[in-house]
Amino acid sequence: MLVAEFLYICTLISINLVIMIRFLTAGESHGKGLTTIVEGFPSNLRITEDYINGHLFRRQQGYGRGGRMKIEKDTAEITAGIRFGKTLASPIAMIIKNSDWENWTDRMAYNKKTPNVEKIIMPRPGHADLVGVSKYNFDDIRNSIERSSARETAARVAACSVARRLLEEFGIHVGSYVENIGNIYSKEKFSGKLFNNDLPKNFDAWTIAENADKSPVRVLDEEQEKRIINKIKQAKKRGDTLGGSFYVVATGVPVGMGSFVHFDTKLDADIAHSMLSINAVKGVEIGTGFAVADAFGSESHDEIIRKGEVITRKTNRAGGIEGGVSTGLPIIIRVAMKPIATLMSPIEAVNLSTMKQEVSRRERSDFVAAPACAVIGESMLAWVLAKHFLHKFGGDSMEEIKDNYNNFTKKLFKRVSKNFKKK
Ligand code: EPS
Repeated sequence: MLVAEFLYICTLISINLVIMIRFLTAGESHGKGLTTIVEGFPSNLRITEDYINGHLFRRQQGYGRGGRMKIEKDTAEITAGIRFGKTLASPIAMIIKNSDWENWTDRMAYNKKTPNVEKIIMPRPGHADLVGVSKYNFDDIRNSIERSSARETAARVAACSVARRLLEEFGIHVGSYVENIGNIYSKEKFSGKLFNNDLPKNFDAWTIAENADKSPVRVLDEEQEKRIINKIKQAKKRGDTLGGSFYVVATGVPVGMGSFVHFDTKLDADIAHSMLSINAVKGVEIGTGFAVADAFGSESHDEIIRKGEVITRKTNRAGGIEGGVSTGLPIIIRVAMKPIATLMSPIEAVNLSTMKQEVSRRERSDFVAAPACAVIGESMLAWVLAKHFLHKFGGDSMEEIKDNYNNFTKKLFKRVSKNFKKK
């Protein structure tokens, strides 16, 4: 065998080891709909359209969203991979129809160009408009807008619901809450409880999500909610937009997911990648993140303690990950989203037809989407966790995976202490 052939086969093997599950999405924001194909999941995982649609509904909520969310009622139709409410281990396919499509049949026609469709020539600063036309040699900014729109995240939430459902079977839950919109923070920092490991016994992250879902801006503090809503009203009035920051948390994550052996097997690196893949996300912190850069080591690391048969940590500043591997403590991720790029009082850009500088154009959009973005963050975290979970405990059926999981987790600390016992 030639060296090149051998290296090629090695690459294929390593790709397969790293990417055990994957999903693809297809669809333009104002096309007929979104499609997703999810593959690599075992058989016998229980999942229903209602479950997926529950999460799609959560993604559509939030005070400050635009007119589109009044038109759409996102629902996924399963078209493959599931029978009698259980996965078949074959690719799972889903379709989410765009109700708005009927208003776009001319502008988004699939075949012949319809006459009188006006080209978009003014790029919006901060959106993918200009980079899109430059890169793909388009003559109409509409061609960039359609796929770069955050509409695509509806398909992601549907796809990642499969991952979320799998994790739930093992007591792993994912939740999120909004920390700040428009520089308005809560006086009570829930993140402090997370980092100090000051959580009730058997606390699960879905409780955070349920509490946040009760608020139209997905915060955990009523006083902060009022101030944020006022700030959003202010932004609307001046034709402006806002971003925000949010926490995504996972509980019940076992020790040992991810690995320190390669750059692309580290759990934290994978999580950062997945969060930064979400539209408008500009920053990610794991645990106390940037704050540790200012502190002493003794103030940054989590002391190791024994709790009965279990070895754990006193605090959780590391955000549940050390050396790219899960510690068994909650995973804590903080994400920063920039303000929506479409402004009702637009800022300046260059008209690509005249090459003259003028104010950019208006287009229907959201004023704020951080609450929805947090739900998308939950979905992406669930996806990455499921990927590493299946890499560690994977099998062809749920039953096989449960055996693998129990075998590792139940004997974990007994094995560790046995290995270190003086002979
Ligand atoms: C979105 C649909 C879009 C926007 C938003 C997210 O609908 P439309 O563009 O038709 O108003 O509301 O997308 C953006 C903010 C963006 O910049 O692309 C959705 O379904 O989430």
